Amino acid sequence: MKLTKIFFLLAIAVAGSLQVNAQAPGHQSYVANKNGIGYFALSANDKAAPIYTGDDEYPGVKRAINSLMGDVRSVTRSAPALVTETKGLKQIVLIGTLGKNPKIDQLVKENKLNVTDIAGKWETYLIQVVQKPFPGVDQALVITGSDKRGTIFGIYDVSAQIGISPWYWWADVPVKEQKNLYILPGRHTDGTPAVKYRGIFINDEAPAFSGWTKEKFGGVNHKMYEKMFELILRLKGNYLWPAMWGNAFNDDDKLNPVLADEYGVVMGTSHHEPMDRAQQEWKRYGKGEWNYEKNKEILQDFWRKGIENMGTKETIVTVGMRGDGDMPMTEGSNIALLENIVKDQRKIITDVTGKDASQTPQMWALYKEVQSYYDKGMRVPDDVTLLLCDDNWGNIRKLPSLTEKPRKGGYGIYYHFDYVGGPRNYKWLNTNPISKTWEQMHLAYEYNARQIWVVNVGDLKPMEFPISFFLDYAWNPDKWPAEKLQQYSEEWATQQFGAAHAKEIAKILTLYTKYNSRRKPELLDENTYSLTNYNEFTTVVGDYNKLRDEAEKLATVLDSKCKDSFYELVLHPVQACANLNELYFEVAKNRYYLKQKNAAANAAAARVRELFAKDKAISRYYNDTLANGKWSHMMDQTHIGYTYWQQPNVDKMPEVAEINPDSAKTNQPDPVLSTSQYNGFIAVEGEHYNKAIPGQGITWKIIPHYGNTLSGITPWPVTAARVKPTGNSPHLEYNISLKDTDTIVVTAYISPSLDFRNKDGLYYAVSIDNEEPQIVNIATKVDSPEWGMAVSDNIRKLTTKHHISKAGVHTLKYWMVDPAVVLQRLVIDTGGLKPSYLGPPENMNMLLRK
Ligand code: REL
Repeated sequence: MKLTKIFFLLAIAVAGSLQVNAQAPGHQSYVANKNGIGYFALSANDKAAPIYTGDDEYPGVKRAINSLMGDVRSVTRSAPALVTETKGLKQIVLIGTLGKNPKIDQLVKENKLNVTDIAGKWETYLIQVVQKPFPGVDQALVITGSDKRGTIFGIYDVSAQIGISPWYWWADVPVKEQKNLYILPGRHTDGTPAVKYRGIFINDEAPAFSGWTKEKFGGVNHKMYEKMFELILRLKGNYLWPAMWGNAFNDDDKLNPVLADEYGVVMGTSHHEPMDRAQQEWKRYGKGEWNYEKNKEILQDFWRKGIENMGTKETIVTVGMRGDGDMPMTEGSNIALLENIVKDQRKIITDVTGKDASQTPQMWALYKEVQSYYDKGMRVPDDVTLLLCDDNWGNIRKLPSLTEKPRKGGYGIYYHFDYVGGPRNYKWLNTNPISKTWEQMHLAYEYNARQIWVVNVGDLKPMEFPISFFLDYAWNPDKWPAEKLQQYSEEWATQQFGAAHAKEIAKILTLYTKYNSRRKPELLDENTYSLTNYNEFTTVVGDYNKLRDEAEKLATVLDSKCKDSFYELVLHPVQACANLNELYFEVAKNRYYLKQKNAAANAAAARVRELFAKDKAISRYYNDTLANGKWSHMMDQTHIGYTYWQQPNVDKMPEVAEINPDSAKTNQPDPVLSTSQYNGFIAVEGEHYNKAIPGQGITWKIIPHYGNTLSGITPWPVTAARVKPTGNSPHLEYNISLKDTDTIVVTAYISPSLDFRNKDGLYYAVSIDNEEPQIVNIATKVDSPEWGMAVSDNIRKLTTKHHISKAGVHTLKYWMVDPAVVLQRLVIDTGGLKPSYLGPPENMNMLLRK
């Protein structure tokens, strides 16, 4: 047969076959449920292809093979057999790591399998159908990896492709059954991960996660961790900081570290727990003070034990030292002392491992005050990864300079989806839009922080969606430009719930995280949104309730098998937070009406009680009824009644009061509460410019769905140098029509990004017409009152004043000065602007738009 004919037939075969829908985000499906030319029958006609692996294959690979066997059985009801011989078999699945599986190595040697782009790489896999691999064998499906995790990821890639979500256990995502599964011919690989270590930190785990593990597993032990290791690997992550609130991974259950290593998960201890020992271990076994000057020998012994326990298990060792219990060191602590501590710690590593310290991966976290030691000149050896940190609120504090000489250990990022600390804990629901994570981690990537990405995920649930995104993005940031974030959400929704409603579900994921990020639920109260201006509170609550209605409606049309997973991943956060917003709305109404002596206050008070009870009922459902009580305690987190940064012990209903209807002046709702005013200001979303002026290698990039209202717009690329705003340098133009001559105030709503280059700030500029641009610094100093306000409000509202000498149409120019400044909207006070949280609704004269 001519080659062209073969290709033609192949094309027909591919087009004619039905591909399985549930592929992972960003992956082309290579699984079909109908046969075609060159296809490999993984499971067909109630028979699954047998699996062969080498005897001395890694135990972690064998565990993953075991998972795959279970996965094929769950999908097709036929379990593959594990064989030790290929003789007499027509079809075989060959799974193994290069150099560990003699059959795969033979195929490589005989040029039947090309692994030149795989071999020697980090965590790189290849899935390929090989025709006539051995005499008498018709076909082999090869799943191979450059190293242990490469193979494991290849195996879990197949699992995902046949329809097993990584979240099948942790979020009860149902398996979509298929009669037959065929693997398409061709080479299937996802390249080498861009970020070397990609992981999560289980933190702040009381009361929810700890209550759950206690009830379901008898503690934070290996039975629970086995589920977590598997999840991390299915998500193609490789790194974990274990729970440490009262827990000590290595000490609580001796099987924890052994199994982590066997599964293939690289362990570490959190940023402030040096030498692979948990803070709890010091509490249990430490003698004397946690003070190197006063207690050096004891501390050294304590740390030596950590490295001895570590043995050869894959670990990134935390070095350095903070004060006891994640606190800054005492006043007198100095750089020389800290450098000495690291030196001594490395000596212990060398002594115990018998290898130069540089052979053991280490990281030094520049968390909180530790960054200032670095800034003042403290240095650690070049092979130690510098773990740069965010401000605990998702804004990265420092990135390497682009001109810095590369370090052997490179740089990493410690990021937060959850936090315990000021200005307030946020640990109840997911408040992390992927657009924000994207914007900050894209910066990290572009500025070469690529060695470690680890994110604090609190109790793990309900952070499923942002965890997936964080790890997928770490694997290949180039695959996910800003324009494809919605596609990511849709593909993620497809993987969990099928394609039919993926678009609607993605919209809900995008909007609920946007709404939740405007202000963390723990910071919300009756004063957050304006009750009387721009219909703000009514609109916020209305939008949220509309989203809840949409989610509830979807719940009724989705396959009933998705009931629990949909609740966990979509419906619950929407219901819970819509309810909370409405609760504070009614509190605000109650207070407002009380002042008016309006008996409508009473209905509001009654509604507050109802909504408070509903909040409890929602958590109860999650804990007790959902998935037959599988997630008991997971929603134990208190979230109402905060009075300062730390959580209240129990939820406390906001105070409401009633008035005697007989003494009330009226009982009618106040019409003021449903009046929108559109005068005295001009509001425009950043992306609705009339003209975008590029230049000097800069363009303007819209980050869809980013920020508190519509989107963000930012100069591109983020690695650009500072620009002097003048003439035709990059800027955005907005045509504004002004009726009077006067002084106007322009407020730019800017994301609360930090001066990650640690220069003199991050700037933009504004001018009207040909006025000299006024330059404004957006960056706050972490822990300053301005920073507290910026992260609480999730915005910087910065103003400039401009004198207008002529009524008519003017051009407002928003200039780039620094990259990575993200503009969300502009509001111009022309004399009538009223206070509100999000700013007034957009009203810029549409006719003047481009
Ligand atoms: O969020 C953080 O990074 C820190 O607050 C935690 O790592 C810290 O260890 C805390 O949970 C308790 O020690």
